[in-house]
Amino acid sequence: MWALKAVRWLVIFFAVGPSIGQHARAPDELLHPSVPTTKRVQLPDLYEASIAELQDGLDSHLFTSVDLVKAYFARIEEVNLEGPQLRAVLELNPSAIAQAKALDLERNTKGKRGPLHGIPILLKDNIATVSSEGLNTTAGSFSLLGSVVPDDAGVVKRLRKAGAIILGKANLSEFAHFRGNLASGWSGRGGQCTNAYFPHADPCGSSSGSGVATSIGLTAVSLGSETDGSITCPTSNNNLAGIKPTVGLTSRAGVVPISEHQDTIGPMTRSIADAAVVLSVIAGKDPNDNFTLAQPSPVPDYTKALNKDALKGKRIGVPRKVFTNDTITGNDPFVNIAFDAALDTIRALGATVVDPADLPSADEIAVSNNETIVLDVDFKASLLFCCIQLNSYYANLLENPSGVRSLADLIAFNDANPELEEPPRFEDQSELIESQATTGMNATYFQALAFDKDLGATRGIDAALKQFDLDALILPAPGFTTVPAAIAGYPIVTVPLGFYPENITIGLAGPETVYPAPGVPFGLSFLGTAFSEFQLIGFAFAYEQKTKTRLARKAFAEAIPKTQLQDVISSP
Ligand SMILES: *[C@@H]1O[C@H](CO)[C@@H](O)[C@H](O)[C@H]1NC(C)=O
Ligand SMILES: *[C@@H]1O[C@H](CO)[C@@H](O)[C@H](O)[C@H]1NC(C)=O
Ligand SMILES: *[C@@H]1O[C@H](CO)[C@@H](O)[C@H](O)[C@H]1NC(C)=O
Ligand SMILES: *[C@@H]1O[C@H](CO)[C@@H](O)[C@H](O)[C@H]1NC(C)=O
Ligand SMILES: *[C@@H]1O[C@H](CO)[C@@H](O)[C@H](O)[C@H]1NC(C)=O
Ligand SMILES: *[C@@H]1O[C@H](CO)[C@@H](O)[C@H](O)[C@H]1NC(C)=O
Ligand SMILES: CC(=O)N[C@H]1CO[C@H](CO)[C@@H](O)[C@@H]1O
Repeated sequence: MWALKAVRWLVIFFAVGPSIGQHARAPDELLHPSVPTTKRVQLPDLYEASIAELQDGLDSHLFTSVDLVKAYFARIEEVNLEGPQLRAVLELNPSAIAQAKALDLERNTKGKRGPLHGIPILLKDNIATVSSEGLNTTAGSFSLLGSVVPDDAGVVKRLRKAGAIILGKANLSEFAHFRGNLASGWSGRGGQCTNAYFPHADPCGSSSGSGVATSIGLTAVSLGSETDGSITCPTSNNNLAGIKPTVGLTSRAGVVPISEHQDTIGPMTRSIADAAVVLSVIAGKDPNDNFTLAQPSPVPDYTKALNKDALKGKRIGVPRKVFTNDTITGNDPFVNIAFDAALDTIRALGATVVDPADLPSADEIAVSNNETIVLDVDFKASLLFCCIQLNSYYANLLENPSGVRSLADLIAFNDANPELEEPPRFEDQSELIESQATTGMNATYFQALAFDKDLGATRGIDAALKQFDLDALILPAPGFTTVPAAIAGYPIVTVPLGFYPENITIGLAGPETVYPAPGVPFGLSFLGTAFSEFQLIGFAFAYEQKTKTRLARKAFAEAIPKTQLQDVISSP
């Protein structure tokens, strides 16, 4: 969930890219036996299939949820450890076929529960699922392998109730990138996850596997989590639509924590329409996470926000300093050209663009270290004794075969098992050590927390919205553009903006990953105040539908799985 601490390697080299931009084969067709007419019907191409298309096919008995699970499993097998070895998926749910069978039967006998009935979803590996199902919950760490969690995560309870099928667990930056200066997408258990748009490109993180798997249709949809950038950045790098909800809209109960003040769980999908469906299901109050009790109720039906005219008459501001001051990963001239073109599109869609509309606190945020103070203390507290009803994660485990029961144990476990957790070039655990050295919630901590609220919200996002009379803010997604919303606990909705060109100079992102690189996507983020998801979804949808950037470019040929529904559907 803490995306951006990885050191970008400064070595630059040129490389000749492989042939990219090849398209998946045409959608498969079949004459379905149960359709009474002789009409030829098309099966959806799983590279892109939307929830609505999958529901149409399921309702028309063109295929079943069992077929869907089999097809996604086969697609994962093609590219996860074989072929391009994307390492996006950690575990497949041994109970998924049985769950799908039961949900197929229910659909046929009682009808469907709602839009997620029978739809497979991949979860980031920090989101707990009951151990009896057969999946582990480990945040990518061997210290949690075989651990028995007390219950499903709050969001998982909602998904199951809505009839979703838990497909498996996605690789991630270990501990949601709260371990040390490690490359994004690397975990001890999963190894280095890489992007599907260029061989070995940075998937960003920490919801790396959720991003890569969704980008090429290894699952229908996925969940990620964000503390600062961890949904937004992999959404950006993997050509997706993603929603980082307001802290307190979605429950964090049962999610391996970093910070009660910044963690949030959200959808990563191929379209804003799909993201709206998933958010409508996972949002809501949960007695096990008291931050959720402050949200307005009832939870809106976010699909009602999908209006192509949503930007008409709105005022959208550009907080330029947030990205022009970011000289490490942001303020990329190529991204800025695409961003300025996006502003023209926003104007063409009937909005007024206020540019610049800087956050009064922008210069202070750029040099503030308050966030690190808060996260270092929160991580240890949440992991150990806990502060909110989220409770101590390790202490609450019913069993943990590794014996790790505390942050100190975890640090010792990593050092004692270097072959598992500290292979060459992935040794660092300085973040864990820094957090362990904190002494609790003292005056310095509470002051930093108050500064963050003031910098991010009061004199930040809320001040800019008020001063310039805005409906939302808009920013390029790469770089440190997530910080103001992270420290404020405010939402971000991200959609595809563009792709790096063929002749971009390739840079190194980690020991085994490159960035930027030809064809690697980047996104556009809409920001607003607390619980403004409904409006932001509308704005992002209007932009997405006007531009349809996602399909302007596809993954590199080897990273596009070939299995389609027709390959798994049992003979009529
Ligand atoms: C969960 O971990 C155990 C090892 O503790 C392993 O036997 C099992 O296969 C894992 N589950 C999955 C779905 O990989
Ligand atoms: C959650 O509960 C804790 C402990 O009872 C309390 O200190 C905190 O203010 C509550 N937070 C919210 C957002 O209700
Ligand atoms: C950020 O950029 C502005 C110019 O846009 C400059 O005045 C300011 O000093 C910069 N702040 C930092 C912290 O670099
Ligand atoms: C926290 O933010 C305030 C307000 O900008 C600033 O004065 C202070 O130096 C910051 N503290 C740290 C540790 O960066
Ligand atoms: C609070 O604890 C931190 C270490 O976690 C320490 O650096 C700081 O000085 C302490 N502040 C106060 C006011 O004691
Ligand atoms: C890349 O190609 C574009 C035109 O296709 C050209 O304008 C640009 O200068 C080139 N950049 C480099 C670094 O060669
Ligand atoms: C589903 C899957 O392919 N999981 C693999 C993820 O990567 C680890 C490490 O290589 C393998 O052990 C898993 O089988």
